[in-house]
Amino acid sequence: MTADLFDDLPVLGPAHELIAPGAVLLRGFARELDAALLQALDDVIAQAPLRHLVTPGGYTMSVAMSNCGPLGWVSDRSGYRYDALDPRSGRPWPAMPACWMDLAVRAAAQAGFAQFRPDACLINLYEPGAKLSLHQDKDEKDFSAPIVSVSLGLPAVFLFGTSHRSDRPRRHWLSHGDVVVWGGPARLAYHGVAPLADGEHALLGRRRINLTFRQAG
Ligand code: MD3
Ligand code: FE
Repeated sequence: MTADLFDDLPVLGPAHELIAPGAVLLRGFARELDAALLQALDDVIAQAPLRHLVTPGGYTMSVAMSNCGPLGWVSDRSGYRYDALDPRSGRPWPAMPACWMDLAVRAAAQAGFAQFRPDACLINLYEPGAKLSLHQDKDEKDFSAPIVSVSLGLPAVFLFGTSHRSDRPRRHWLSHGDVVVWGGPARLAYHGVAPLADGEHALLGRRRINLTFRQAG
């Protein structure tokens, strides 16, 4: 169902769904690549294991995270930041797999961001009950670059608000293979993920993986 609010916006084609101005959902865009994407994931997390980060406020996140690419997003008692080194190993983050980079660049181009070249990919692992509270992504240098997200495994309820934290967020399902490009007016919207419902996915079992590609530096 499409809200009449969006009826006067440009038609984007059958594969595109506009979640909100600037937020383009490419449903199933990554689906046929799933096996290759997950093979590469195993390589990345063998080098930089998924781990539960601590927030500046001292809470341990329910989502487990890792990164690949030149920069990685980290959180600890001193704050949030992008760092070229994995604080766990002291070594650079693993290289971004070519098939991941290619997917992110193609998705961004489809949504109108032909210049997008991510230098960071944050990997989020959700197990049943894991959630991500409403937040903005504002640790990146240039908000004119979009963020590209790829959902794999169990479906999740994604919460999408506005740039005002107190506005009640709308709910959207994100399923295996869905790719979303978050740019323009959507870039600084508050967003989060509701606690993951238990289930069984053919490739990922009781897990959801989300990849977010960023131009951070
Ligand atoms: C909208 N991840 O890693 S992906 C995150 O499913 C994050 O793991 C969620 O929020 C997840 O920061 C949501 C969708 C997403 C990612 C980044 C955004 C939506 C966004 C940045 C700005 C606006
Ligand atoms: Fe986010």
